[in-house]
Amino acid sequence: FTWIISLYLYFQLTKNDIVANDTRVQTEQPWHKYNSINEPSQKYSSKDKSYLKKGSSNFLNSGKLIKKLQPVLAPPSHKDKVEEELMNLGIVRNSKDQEIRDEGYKTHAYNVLVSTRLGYNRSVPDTRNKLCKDVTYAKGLPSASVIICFYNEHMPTLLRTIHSVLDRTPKHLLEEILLIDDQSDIPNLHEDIDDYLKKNNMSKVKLLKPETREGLIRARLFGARRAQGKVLVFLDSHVEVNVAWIEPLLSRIAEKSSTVVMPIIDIINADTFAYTSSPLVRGGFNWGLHFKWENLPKGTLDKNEDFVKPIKSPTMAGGLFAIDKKYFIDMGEYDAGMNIWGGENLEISFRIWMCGGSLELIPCSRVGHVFRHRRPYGSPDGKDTMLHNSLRVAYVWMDDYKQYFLNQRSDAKNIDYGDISSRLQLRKELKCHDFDWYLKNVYPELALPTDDEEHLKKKMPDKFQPWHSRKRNYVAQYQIRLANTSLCVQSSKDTKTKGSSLILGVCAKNKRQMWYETDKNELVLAQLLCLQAGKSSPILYKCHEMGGNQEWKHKGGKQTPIYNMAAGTCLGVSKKAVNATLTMKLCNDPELSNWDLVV
Ligand code: LR7
Ligand code: MN
Repeated sequence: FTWIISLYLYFQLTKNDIVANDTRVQTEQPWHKYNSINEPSQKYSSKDKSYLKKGSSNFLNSGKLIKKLQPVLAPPSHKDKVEEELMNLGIVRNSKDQEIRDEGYKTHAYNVLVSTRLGYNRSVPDTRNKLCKDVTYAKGLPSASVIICFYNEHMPTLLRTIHSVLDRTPKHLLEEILLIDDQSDIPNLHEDIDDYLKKNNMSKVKLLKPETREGLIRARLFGARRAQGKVLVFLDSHVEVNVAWIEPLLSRIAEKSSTVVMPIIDIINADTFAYTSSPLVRGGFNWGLHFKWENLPKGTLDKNEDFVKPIKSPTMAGGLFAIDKKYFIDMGEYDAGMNIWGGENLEISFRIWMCGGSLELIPCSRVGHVFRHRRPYGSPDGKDTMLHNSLRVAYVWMDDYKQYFLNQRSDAKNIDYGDISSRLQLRKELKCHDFDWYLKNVYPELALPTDDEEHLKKKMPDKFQPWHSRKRNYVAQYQIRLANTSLCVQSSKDTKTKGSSLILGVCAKNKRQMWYETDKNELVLAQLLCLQAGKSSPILYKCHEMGGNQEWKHKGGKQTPIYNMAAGTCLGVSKKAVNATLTMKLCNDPELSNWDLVV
């Protein structure tokens, strides 16, 4: 419980209780929603509720509720310590912290308070399958140029990306890191990075800057054309590579230069920076030409050794992959007519498969990526570059199948997608298969849209996703009573209205006050909606299962603060009175932010 002590240490610091937590949009990146965690050793995703006395050994799965909440004084595990440290790093101590945090969410869409406090060299859990540790790689692997493009990246996060590569890549395999500053306009960012690299003698890292803002596609081309290594490795600017991440990638390319390989992309939580393992899923797409993750075909992971073998993938997410440099050039690099963001991932995926190469996931290579809830930047002219770029994909690569995309995008009619003649020429020169071949041979699982389906999809998109029916695991049930009172936290409306605020009411055994805690530290009212830290006060919202603003920590029992991982602040109340509104406050006022969990 040292975190509780740390919380109290900050009590004296300030009395300021303004708190904000942006209302953030959920995007299409559905990692967290997969219920088919198919790795046998997912030791970092399960929750160990050691402070709870368990009613029966299998209560997590049986759905039964524990009757008693009693602290058990077991020594904290390594995982507990890591979690506790992250919790401490997120604490908002005063209004200055609050400002930094809010500004960070605006500019970067993640928690810069935590990221800054983490420093440049943290270790991350080794999320590889055990069998990966026994794999040995040939001597004389080709050397790599790691290309990292960035636009307005948060400097400590970028530096941690760079240090993770330097720390976890054998020297002889790393030719250089090319840092491409895509005309960031944060004052002094470029100079500060340059200074840092010079002061620390990081001569392997080359900071370059194109003359204009190019967008990530042309910025990568700019980097690739200057690279000296035999293999190009592309990374986003907010990642952390895991142990022995590069060897399996290089070794596969050394076997066959037309194989393009990707690490498994682990999750760095944008609110807490917790690093967790991702399940093995492959890349697909839908007819709106959005990339999506999907479960592997049945039979892909039958045997133990299947967890270390390359897995074929119809598409790539886009940001993290390795490719032989000569192959990259010979097969047409990227489409330089694409702007800023989007579409290049499907373009290069279709091209690889259709023109004689293959695209694979390498399970023993793992890289964590910060998954944000929204993209914090746009294009300079405000246009939808994803649509522009997707049209180029459709017209160059999809033959008659492009009609399915166009049917979905009535707004695509009058968009000028530029000159595609050189890309059509490339397709001819490379003697590529047609799109029908790709669908039949690489992605037979993709269904063609029917009118029926499209209609339904518009109405209720979620129902079509495999994760929709995940069973929640409840580990406790209680009322949340303000310490030394008989007032309990309840919904201001009923239990099912999204967006309802929370108030204090006289404690009574009714479902408006019945909180269910899940194994993901969510607090679910009447098993319906989740308690979510909002912009200064909490609200009830649909459970999104991404932790962060719906992840609450407490020590159980009586007189406990209830701390929110994303907000860095505690559940509190404006005054001790019936109907008083719940707020998010600094954790420095036991009178108004200590709670008894009443079973
Ligand atoms: O104008 C720009 N110039 C840049 O240099 C805009 C962006 N960038 C940089 C940016 O700083 C970052 O390092 O380009 C990189 C990617 O941009 P993000 O992080 O905003 O993109 P994303 O992670 O949301 O999007 C995914 O899809 C993109 C489609 O164009 C790219 O392919 C990203 O690389 C890709 N990221 C991943 O695949 C990581 C896994 C996420 C998933 C799914
Ligand atoms: Mn990214």
